[in-house]
Amino acid sequence: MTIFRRTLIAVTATALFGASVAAVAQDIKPRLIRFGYGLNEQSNQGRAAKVFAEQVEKASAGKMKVRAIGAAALGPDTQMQQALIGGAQEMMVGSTATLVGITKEMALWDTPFLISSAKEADTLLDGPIGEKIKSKLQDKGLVGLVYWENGFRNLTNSKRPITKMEDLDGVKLRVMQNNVYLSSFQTLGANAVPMAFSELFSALETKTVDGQENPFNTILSSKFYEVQKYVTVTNHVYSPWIVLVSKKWWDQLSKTEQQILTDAAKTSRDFERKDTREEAAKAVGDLKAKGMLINELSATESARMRAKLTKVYALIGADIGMDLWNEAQAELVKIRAKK
Ligand code: TK8
Repeated sequence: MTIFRRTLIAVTATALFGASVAAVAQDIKPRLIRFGYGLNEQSNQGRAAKVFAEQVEKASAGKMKVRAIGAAALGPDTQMQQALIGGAQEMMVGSTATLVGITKEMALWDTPFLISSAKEADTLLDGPIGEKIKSKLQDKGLVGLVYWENGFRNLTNSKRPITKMEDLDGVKLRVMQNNVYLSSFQTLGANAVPMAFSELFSALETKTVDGQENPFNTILSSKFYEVQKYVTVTNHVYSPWIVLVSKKWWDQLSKTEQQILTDAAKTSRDFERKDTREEAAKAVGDLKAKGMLINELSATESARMRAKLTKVYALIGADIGMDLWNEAQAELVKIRAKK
């Protein structure tokens, strides 16, 4: 339909129905959804954002249009969260870890070694515990649609291979802006520095920090191999991403439109998890090919770190409430028994 015809319809509508003109114009103009994210377009996050955009356009027959905007061009996670709450931006995907300032219960997902397999992750996140935590966002002006996989996090640094806890002494390690992460790495002896992801590459390049921790996928897609030499396989925490909608904006949508977004989010989640797992499975080879030196943490050292990190459990329990903490533990016992 040409702009001229659209205008004509709008003008006619004004003449005929007066006040209902806004509604008519909205039917004709597609809804524009700015969907922000932090990683590059060529990343698991970027690929899944694209799938989400395609699904929404297809299901709405072009009436809803998603502009996926990556590389933190709309700002880092925390800034986008505020934009969503204020209604200045419609959607985003980002770490649950940067959401704790808004919804403290999200700190459950920061628990070191809470989740030990993809199956546990999916069952816990998509089950009653994940739903309960997600629903807490509503009061804060956000709607959580689905969890995507960021993944199991591993350490990289430019100083030395980390083969035992003591090797972390004095390593300036960037962590997410999150107290549990900060305490965890302080507990392990590192000099932990909270920083937005969008500042990380240049901080590594200029040696403002020596290292960082992220899943293999991100180490690859963010080209950290250009500025980091050592990878230590620690799998110290399973980290989710969450797809968020501005509640202010969501409340203006029709039920059909809300359903389209919910369905597309689920499709993108299933795609994203599969894609991420496939990429992670061959990442060690890819990172080696880029010149990184990779070491696995021995079982003994891993157990030592784990034991040390139980110290932060009390902190998490206090943040999220012991009821939720105990419910999550009970749910994990159930999931593990079903194997
Ligand atoms: C991307 C971040 C990233 C996270 C981090 O915006 O900050 O280290 O793992 O995925 O959310």
